[in-house]
Amino acid sequence: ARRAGAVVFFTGLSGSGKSTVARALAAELEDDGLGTTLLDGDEVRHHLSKGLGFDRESRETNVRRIGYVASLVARHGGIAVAAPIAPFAQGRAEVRALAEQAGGRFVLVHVSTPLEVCEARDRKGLYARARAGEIPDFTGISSPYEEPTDADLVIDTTDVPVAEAVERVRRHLTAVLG
Ligand code: GGZ
Repeated sequence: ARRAGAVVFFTGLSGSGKSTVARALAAELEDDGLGTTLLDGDEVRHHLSKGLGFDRESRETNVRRIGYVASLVARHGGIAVAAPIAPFAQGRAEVRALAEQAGGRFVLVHVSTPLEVCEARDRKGLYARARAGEIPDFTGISSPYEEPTDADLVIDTTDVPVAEAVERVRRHLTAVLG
């Protein structure tokens, strides 16, 4: 039988560091010869989810689409790495179910960097704009983030460097892929 694929699904606030860790992880896995597909957040919203907004239904649609593509990758023995905010438990559970139905392993990584830290970083100035009321439905400010209770790994990038975060996920992935 073909080697099992996997979906590595990062969830966390804007500015939590999840995209940075996801990108570095995908590059390392690919270097190791594990066919890896990064479903980059920006690219997803420019292609797969073009035109979708940030109301609850749109976010859940976005997350479901990512889960669907990721499960196709996993079905064929590949590793899919995705890092949307995915603020709702319902959508995350649907992705887990899709991945497992496809015969893939599912790894949920909660990048738990607190709101205060993400907001202090404010790399793109979005939190300031959200506080000023210029961006409606902003996660953590005016739209909820449901903390996962079923994460396989919880990583707070306040005190965990990117390389260490990548290492922790790789170790877990190696264990679940057997
Ligand atoms: C949250 C928003 C919003 C609102 C635009 N709320 O830091 P970024 O810029 O690069 O990452 C955020 C990204 C979130 O999109 P996702 O597809 O990951 O969200 S979800 O999983 O909830 O569908 C942020 C930017 O888009 N952004 N408006 N209102 N983040």
